[in-house]
Amino acid sequence: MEPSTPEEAEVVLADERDVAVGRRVILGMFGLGIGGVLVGAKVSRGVSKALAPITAADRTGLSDFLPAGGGFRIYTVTGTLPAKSEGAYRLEVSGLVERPMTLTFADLKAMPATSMTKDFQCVTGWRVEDVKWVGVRLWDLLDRAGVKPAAKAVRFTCFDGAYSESLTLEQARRDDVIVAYGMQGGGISKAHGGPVRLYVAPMYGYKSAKWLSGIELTDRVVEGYWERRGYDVDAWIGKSNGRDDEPV
Ligand SMILES: Nc1nc2c(c(=O)[nH]1)N[C@H]1C(S)=C(S)[C@@H](COP(=O)(O)O)O[C@H]1N2
Ligand SMILES: [Mo]
Repeated sequence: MEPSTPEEAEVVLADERDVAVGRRVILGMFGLGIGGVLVGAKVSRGVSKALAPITAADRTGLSDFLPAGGGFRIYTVTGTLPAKSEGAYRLEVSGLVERPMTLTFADLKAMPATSMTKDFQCVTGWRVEDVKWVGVRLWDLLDRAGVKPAAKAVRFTCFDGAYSESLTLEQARRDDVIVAYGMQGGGISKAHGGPVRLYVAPMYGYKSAKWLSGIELTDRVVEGYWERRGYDVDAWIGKSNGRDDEPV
């Protein structure tokens, strides 16, 4: 993949695979061979860091794996960064709801906003401290749509056409689960899943679906993309994916 902007030349396109699961760690990424698809000069640095956890040393812990700069890695299971303008963006709320809705970006911006600043933690070990997110509470959206009594879970789909995630209804109603349209003081970039992504603060990053396009109320939890590939469905930071005994 060729970088289309200088900014993208610093992007690490990677995919988690065979997840790091505590002491059972086998981390892999794929793309160009084993490593994630990387473009541009900075990327090779990203590659070596990204591949560091494959070494045996990491099997006993995550400390060696934290990137020095504390930066995000950009993940996309499709190998692409799908683009959608704020004007073209639509979020469909469907399934077991009284009032199915299709919301525009402006609709979301017109709702009460909430913000929070928290560390962003990927299950593979990297963490970015103090990330500021802005968006609307998921429960606010659910209340607008009117959740039917038969609904027990929420399924999230993405306009990359491949990724999905889920939460139980109880998890979805937490105050720290938001449909985010702002990050670090600006909008959410294409690389980070803009214009709108999910942000599930208490759980590992894989729950925070990027390029969010669908919220479907379901009668049971439907496993998401990585969950079908071995991740825990409940992704509490520090208490899932074999991490119960790991300081986070
Ligand atoms: N659509 C989509 N959402 C996704 C992913 C993905 O590959 N595709 N990766 C997940 C994982 S494993 C993590 S850690 C975060 C990474 O967010 P970032 O790419 O903004 O750093 O996004 C999550 N949401
Ligand atoms: Mo992740």
